Amino acid sequence: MAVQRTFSILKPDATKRNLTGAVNAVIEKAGLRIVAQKRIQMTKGQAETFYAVHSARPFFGELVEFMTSGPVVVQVLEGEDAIAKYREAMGATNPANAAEGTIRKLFALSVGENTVHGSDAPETAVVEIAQFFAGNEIVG
Ligand code: 3AN
Repeated sequence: MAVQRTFSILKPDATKRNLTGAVNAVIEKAGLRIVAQKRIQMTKGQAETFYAVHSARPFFGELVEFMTSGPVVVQVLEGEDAIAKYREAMGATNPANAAEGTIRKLFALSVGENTVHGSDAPETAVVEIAQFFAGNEIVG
């Protein structure tokens, strides 16, 4: 498997509890390299664009509200098979179903406040990275 890039967000529940370093330690231990990172306050428009695929879901309003409720850390992660590797390190969407040692098992509060986002496919990774990073901000 070739070296890939994936897009990651440390969500407001993570920044609120000062967990940026703790989550990053799990990311790096999983063999992923943080090749871009910035802390931002997401706007409502950015969150709606980012989660457009979920716009018809009943939790969409709640999701946008949560993602704009405090700072987030957006990242680009690089590594062999990075998309699947990060999904594995994150654990299941619902922390109650997340495997031991995963980020969501260790830190997530609920299915909504679940600490991290990671791209689910190569095509979405490209779109998500481009929404938040210029090419010259990513240094591999
Ligand atoms: P994942 O983030 O694991 O790819 P998705 O794509 O099914 O999960 O959901 C996107 C985001 O929407 C999740 N990270 C979570 O924060 C939120 N979400 C999913 N299901 C629910 C739900 N039932 N209630 C509230 N928020 C949800």
